Amino acid sequence: MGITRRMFLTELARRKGFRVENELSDSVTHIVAENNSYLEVLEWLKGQAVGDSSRFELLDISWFTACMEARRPVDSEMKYRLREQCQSPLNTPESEVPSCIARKVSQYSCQRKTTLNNYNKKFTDAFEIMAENYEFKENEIFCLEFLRASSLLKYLPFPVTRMKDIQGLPCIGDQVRDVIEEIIEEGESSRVKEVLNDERYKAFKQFTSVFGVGVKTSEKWYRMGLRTVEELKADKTLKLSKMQKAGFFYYEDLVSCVSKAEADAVTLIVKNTVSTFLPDALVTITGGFRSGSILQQEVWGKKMGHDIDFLITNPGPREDDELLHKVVDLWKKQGLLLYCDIIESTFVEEQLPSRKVDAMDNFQKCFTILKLYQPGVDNSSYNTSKKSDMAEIKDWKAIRVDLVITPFEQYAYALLGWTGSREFGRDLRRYASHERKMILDNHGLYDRRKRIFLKAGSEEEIFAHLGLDYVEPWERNA
Ligand code: DCT
Ligand code: MG
Repeated sequence: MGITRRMFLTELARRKGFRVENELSDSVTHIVAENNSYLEVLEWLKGQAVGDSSRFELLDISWFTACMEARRPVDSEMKYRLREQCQSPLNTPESEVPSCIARKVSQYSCQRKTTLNNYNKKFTDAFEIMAENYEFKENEIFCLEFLRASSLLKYLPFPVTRMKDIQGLPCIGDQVRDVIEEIIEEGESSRVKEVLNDERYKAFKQFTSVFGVGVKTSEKWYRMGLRTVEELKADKTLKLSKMQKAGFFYYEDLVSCVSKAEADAVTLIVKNTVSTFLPDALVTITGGFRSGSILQQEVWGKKMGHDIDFLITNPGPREDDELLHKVVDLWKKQGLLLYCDIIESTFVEEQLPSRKVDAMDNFQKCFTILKLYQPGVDNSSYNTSKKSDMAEIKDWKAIRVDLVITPFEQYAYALLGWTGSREFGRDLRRYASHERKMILDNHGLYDRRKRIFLKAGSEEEIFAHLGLDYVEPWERNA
């Protein structure tokens, strides 16, 4: 392999505690090759003054990447070994065997383990801008093409540096390939640059950053000639929903990300309040704060989010439809509730899971904005009250919090759905229906062949029902 790539992989392995030698010596046990046939490696070995070459394991680079993923040396099974029959029949440069990684990579992100350790950020950032632009244009197919490619490149255990690196990989359409090629050759993509400078994209990006504003509303405002959030705020003729009004009112707070410390503080509030009404209730943080769990010593965890999502369930036989109302009423009394919209459950027993990949679930839920008091508040943020000219220090921050109530027997499904990532969830549902003839949603899993609902008490059981290897929450950052 090329020098840069070899240096990178060597570094990676050493960071994970592997010993990598630059020269062949007595201490070497495994030899890893990429794009070289078994015979080529043997040929090279003969040239090295070593005695019995059979003591080395001759392995494909796919063994190495499997080791990196497992963080330990995995068994050098047959599939990783370089063998005579593994060679490409034609030995021209064009037909070089695509690296075995390519043949192993699944098109479904639920069959891949994706941590936040992204080696291809410059590509995935570009794809996400392209995807967002297509989302604004309501072109779902192209949007998904870029999102899938982004997920795939987040998974790759090495940075893509040449077109050959993506040879044979799934989820790489023509548009994606063009963007990759340009970034490799020019360092940036002219198409992405065009999008970033596009008037419509820029306006939609601003509009949709407001809580309660989606693509449809943005379209309407764009057609009215509006372009920025400032213009929206200044326009008193706009008809705003209650949600959008709150979105504008707390705009600055809501666009600044939620930190891990803030999430911890809110978790405490939610748990305390819920337990005053239902002492046995289980309150679990989900969304990005669960899938971004901090990995052992390595701090790869996502420490920022746009909202905080909680699942609440009561393990007892009794469900309490009033719990959510009681919780928000108490917050209202305590002056902590800045906004709240409760949506009652629309779940119907025995109804088949939704086939729509992006459908909302039917749980009782509540979208809120909470007032979080901050002890070590930054003194530079002043809030001038109109009545007096005294500038008072704003010692709180508005935070978006979602509460979802789930019946205990649906808890595992709800947890899986709400942990995300969105792309991971989408692929789980796609995998269930395309590969298993099952329908999965946040309430349950239905086996269409057996015509039964499959019960699960944990996420592990759901993966097992689907015949998938378990993927930890922090490996679902597809
Ligand atoms: N989800 C769902 N049904 C919904 C909304 C969300 O199943 N009606 C799932 C998809 C991802 C997960 O819940 C969390 O959603 P978000 O809060 O939008 O994403 P996140 O990963 O928490 O990221 P962030 O909140 O930081 O943007
Ligand atoms: Mg979230």
